[in-house]
Amino acid sequence: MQLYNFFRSGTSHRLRIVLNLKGLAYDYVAVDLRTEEHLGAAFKALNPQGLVPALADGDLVLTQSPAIIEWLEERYPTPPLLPAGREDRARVRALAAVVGCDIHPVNNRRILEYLRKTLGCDEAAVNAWCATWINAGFEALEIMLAADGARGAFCFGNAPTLADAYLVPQVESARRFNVDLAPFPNILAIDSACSQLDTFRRAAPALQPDAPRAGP
Ligand SMILES: N[C@@H](CCC(=O)N[C@@H](CS)C(=O)NCC(=O)O)C(=O)O
Repeated sequence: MQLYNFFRSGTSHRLRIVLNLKGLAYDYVAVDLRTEEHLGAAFKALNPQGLVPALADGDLVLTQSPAIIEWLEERYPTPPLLPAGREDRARVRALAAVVGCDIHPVNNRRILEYLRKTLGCDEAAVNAWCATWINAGFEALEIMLAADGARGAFCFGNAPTLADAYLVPQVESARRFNVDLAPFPNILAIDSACSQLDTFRRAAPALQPDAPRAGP
């Protein structure tokens, strides 16, 4: 499999986590969002939306991280990243959707570029925009997580589910936008539990081949 992705992209990060949790090897194909490689004809032939990630498996090219993750779950069911119970699965999907549907999309690069270039916002306004939607989502997530009396170290139970694969990249992005995470102790504890796992560590943006290397 080839994963077309970018080290700092949250949707790419979530897919790397899922591939690692599933124990699946892949070739890393970097698509540089800084040079707008994702908007060029070569990448748009894979994804007409011009958004990373895309996953190629032979002739099959998959786009949209939620669809790719569900495909991986069906194609490689072990280990499962959704719980056995139908209502529990709905809960995990809802936690993931807070990030995937309601936080990430409004803070995407193209939205921020529109704020900057079309609406003339400065960096302080852009950061305030991002912090607003991250805080709104995290406040709700924190309540949802605290209300689950059976919750272990992760978003659901005692093993990572796809909700953790969505949450950890969003925490990474919150840190990049200097969002104060102190009001979100459950989210911080889950992020810390995930950071102990090699599967999550190997997916981190800083460790990817296209990430800038620290100077000597
Ligand atoms: N719903 C899509 C969103 C993908 C997406 O927004 N990717 C971002 C990186 S995290 C991107 O390619 N942004 C390019 C841009 O905004 O110009 C998915 O989950 O795959």
